[in-house]
Amino acid sequence: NEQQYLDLAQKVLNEGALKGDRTGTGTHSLFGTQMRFDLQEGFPLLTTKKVYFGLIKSELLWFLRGDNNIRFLLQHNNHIWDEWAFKNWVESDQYTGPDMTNFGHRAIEDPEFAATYKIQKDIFVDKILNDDDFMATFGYVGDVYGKLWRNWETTSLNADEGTIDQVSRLVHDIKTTPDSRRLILTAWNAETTPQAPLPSCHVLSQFYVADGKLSVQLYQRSGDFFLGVPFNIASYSLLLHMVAAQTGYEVGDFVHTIGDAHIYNNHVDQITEQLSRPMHQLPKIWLNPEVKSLFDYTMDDIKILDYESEPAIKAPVAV
Ligand code: THF
Repeated sequence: NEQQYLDLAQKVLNEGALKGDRTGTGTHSLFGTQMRFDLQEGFPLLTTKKVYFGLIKSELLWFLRGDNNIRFLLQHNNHIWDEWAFKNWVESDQYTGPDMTNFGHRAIEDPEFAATYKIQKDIFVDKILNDDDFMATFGYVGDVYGKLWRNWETTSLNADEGTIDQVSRLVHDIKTTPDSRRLILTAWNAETTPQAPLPSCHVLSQFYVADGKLSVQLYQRSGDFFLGVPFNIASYSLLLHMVAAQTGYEVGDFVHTIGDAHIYNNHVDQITEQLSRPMHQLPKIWLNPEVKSLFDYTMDDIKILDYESEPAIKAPVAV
């Protein structure tokens, strides 16, 4: 299972085109890749580096709440979305601090700027946590996952519904019409998503039932192979376990299709190190069987068991 991740990483390095990108970092990039994880063989949390499962749990619970304001993540000490909300603030009229143009790139290139950036980021995080008006103005990350999954705003065509809860519909449809070929969760609204600070990477997923097992395939338009993809694999595998538990199926496969699969130039040393490491046995997942709705899981209702891994590897996040 994990071998597929390592093989594909090697292939992106060997065969990937050298491609510029929005962040100015440069990447090795391959278009149209696929991995398949049989969740019966263990939970695919990578073992060749330590992956912080707590961050994956809190991010998924945040999506399932229908939340697209980062306050909840910050309350769980999860900072993986900070940069995108921070952008809202520093590009607004209300921001009066030092110039933060192109902050992601400059924080990597220039240590002096990195210190200035960190001060502003800490101020931002503190205000999101403690100032309700500030949180309501700058904490949102736009029409992406949480919002689109649970509160898709309808047009006048079906105004009676107000908003659409795709996840509740999905659970209902899996229970009532498991053979359906329309078990779809979409996170791309052509009208609003392109304006989000980071338009959804996990554009679409499709669920599938056969032989008493529930599977899911994700189409991801863009995958940051070293930092993001290990999170994405674990996140959709966790979602599949949770939906399967709530619909009465065993777990099947997580099929992970990526459009632009890329390794940033400043992650090459790190992934090369990872590729030289031994694998450990995959861990297992435990979900509290008392939980009766997909929306009632808390952090303590989800646990990873027997996770053994090589140490974490640090790498800069491209913004
Ligand atoms: N931005 C980039 N450049 N890559 C992404 O994969 C990505 N995401 C989400 C939003 N923006 C993105 C958030 N997902 C990390 C992991 C997942 C992310 C964002 C960042 C990360 O830095 N992980 C570190 C640990 C971080 C920590 O300890 O706080 C790691 O070592 O794994 C697309 O999903």
